[in-house]
Amino acid sequence: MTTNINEIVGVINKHDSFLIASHINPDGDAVGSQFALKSLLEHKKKKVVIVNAEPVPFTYSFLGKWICPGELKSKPNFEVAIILDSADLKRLGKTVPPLLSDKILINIDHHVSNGRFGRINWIDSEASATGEMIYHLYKKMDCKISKDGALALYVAILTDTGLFRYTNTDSTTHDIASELLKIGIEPQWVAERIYGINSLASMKLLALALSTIKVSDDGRIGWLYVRSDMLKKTGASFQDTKDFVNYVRSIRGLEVAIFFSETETKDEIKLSLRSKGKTDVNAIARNFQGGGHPQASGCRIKGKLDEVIPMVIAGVQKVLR
Ligand SMILES: [Mn+2]
Repeated sequence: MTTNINEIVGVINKHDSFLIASHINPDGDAVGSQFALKSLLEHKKKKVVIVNAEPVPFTYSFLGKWICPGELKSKPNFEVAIILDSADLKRLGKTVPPLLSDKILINIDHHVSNGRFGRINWIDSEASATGEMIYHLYKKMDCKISKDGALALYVAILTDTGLFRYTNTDSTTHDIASELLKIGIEPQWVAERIYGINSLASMKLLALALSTIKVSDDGRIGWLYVRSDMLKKTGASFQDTKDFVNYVRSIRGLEVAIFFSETETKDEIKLSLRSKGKTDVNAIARNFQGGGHPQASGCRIKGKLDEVIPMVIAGVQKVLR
């Protein structure tokens, strides 16, 4: 790990122009780690462009804007591509990977499922967030953290630790947060901006989704789902469902929580899995070419909702036995 961060510092020092990208359905860590890295590279007088398949979600729009491939007039000119928080290149969507061919690829990520697709791979599954790794890169490169950089780092760590609640939270996480607060981050403002604002449409969708909650007979597995017609009926978007799995997760006695959702892709169901106990949901997601972390993972499965749900629940029941 240490070798790889040194190699990355070497590549950054040697080159002048960079493209940063991350995964589709961008979360706080994807957005925050990208803007934090952009600040760091710009501080080092590098040319930087962030390109992603989808625009910055409204929730994180206060961090800035990036470019979508559709807005590019020509192929961006750069020497090094740095991919953040993405276990494989498929996670970037369809439009970004074609821009990266024949470039130096650096892969920085904390997912245990990472496929090591880069020329240099710095994977630290102990890091609470990819943003935490970018923080360490700031330190390694002896770079002062600007207020913008601090805000981006704080958003990455706050969201990927579920507001400092998940098992990836430790004293390092809090030490870093403390340093960022000293730079001028106001935790109350950030938490309110990210978690305290919901659209009416998303609340209506939540109500529909909550009405689908089911729990297995032994009380160990709980799940809920969203169908496309619920999105249509409420005017909510897929982005609005990102925290739905946590409502099931909070049910007393539960060990595994699953959120099923129909997608834009017909005949494909998206799953978010959460574990509260010892069950490794990353191992479950891997059976379906997905992955993530032992306690939080995702995957996509071909099929219809009413076929996929019983199939997955039966599979998880086997794992729990
Ligand atoms: Mn992450």
